[in-house]
Amino acid sequence: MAAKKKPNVSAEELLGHYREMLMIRRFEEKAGQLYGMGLIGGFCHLYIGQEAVVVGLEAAAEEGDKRVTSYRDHGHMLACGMDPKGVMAELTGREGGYSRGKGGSMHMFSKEKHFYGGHGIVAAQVPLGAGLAFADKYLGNDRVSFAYFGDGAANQGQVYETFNMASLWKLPVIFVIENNQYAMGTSQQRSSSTPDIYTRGAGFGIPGEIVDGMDVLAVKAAGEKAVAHCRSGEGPYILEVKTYRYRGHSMSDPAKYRTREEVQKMRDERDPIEQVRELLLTGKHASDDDLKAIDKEIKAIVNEAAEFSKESPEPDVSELWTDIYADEIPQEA
Ligand SMILES: Cc1ncc(C[n+]2csc(CCOP(=O)(O)OP(=O)(O)O)c2C)c(N)n1
Ligand SMILES: [Mg+2]
Repeated sequence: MAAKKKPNVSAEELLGHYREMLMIRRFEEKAGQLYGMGLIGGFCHLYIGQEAVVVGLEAAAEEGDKRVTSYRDHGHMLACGMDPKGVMAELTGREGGYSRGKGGSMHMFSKEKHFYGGHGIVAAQVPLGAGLAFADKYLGNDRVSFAYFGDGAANQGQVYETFNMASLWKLPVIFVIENNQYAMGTSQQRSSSTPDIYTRGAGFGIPGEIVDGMDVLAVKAAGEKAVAHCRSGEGPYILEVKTYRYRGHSMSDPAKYRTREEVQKMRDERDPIEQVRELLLTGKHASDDDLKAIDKEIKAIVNEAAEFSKESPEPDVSELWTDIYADEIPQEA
């Protein structure tokens, strides 16, 4: 394999990526624990292993850009700057959560951070992402929308209806296929007619490429290219980001469809956080102690979020009647 060209990156930037990926990992580990303790109910899909995808792409985004994703969404929320306390409290179904405890893991939103969910229906977010981009195009700004979806979702019909319209209207949307190689228990090899999913954009005139999703710098570089394409008015772009989830599809997955060795090999050889840790240590940008201190700091933030999510009260029964219809009709964006 040819040596990979790494983009130039400062120590601060590397440390930032390290910190953000570690925050997602520690948050998800804690969410897994709280689920095991019965404090989180319902669906819960962890993002562990995939951290470099969203951290790399958020590094390529600018203020005002939008994002929408599936149910595997906690990492996306944290990476766009949502408060870990509000996310964790939503997981435990408490008033302090982003949807006041009424949405749970798959249904959180933040207008302030331009995070449009959190969607439980496979691929439903893909046309919504194109809709967000349509609004920006209509308003004449240069914002870009990121529509994240999985390898399994990529086989859904609405994805291709969306590709057609997005290309026809040159919408500024980046279709991010988070190819973690499995859709629940079905491997991509068994379910996809084409090994490289991004090539399906060609039929609609949408360019795209494959990205190493375990390498945050490669993801960021590809993200910058895609963002530049969209901002300059050239229409949509597809990034097929090859990644891997370490945990089961959801908390109730017995994971009988793959071997432990396969998972362990990924963890040992390709872990996105370990790769950045190596770069930081070998480049003498940080010492072992510096990295331990960052871990401690992050664990403290996550523990604080967990405490908040336990202490925040359950929503009042009257909340059943709120957030159903829009109270105000927005006049202008
Ligand atoms: C329309 C629809 N069909 C089926 C399901 C059940 N389901 C939930 S997740 C999932 C697999 C999706 O896999 P993928 O798109 O690869 O995303 P990943 O879970 O790997 O992130 C399925 C079939 C659903 N939620 N919605
Ligand atoms: Mg998948």
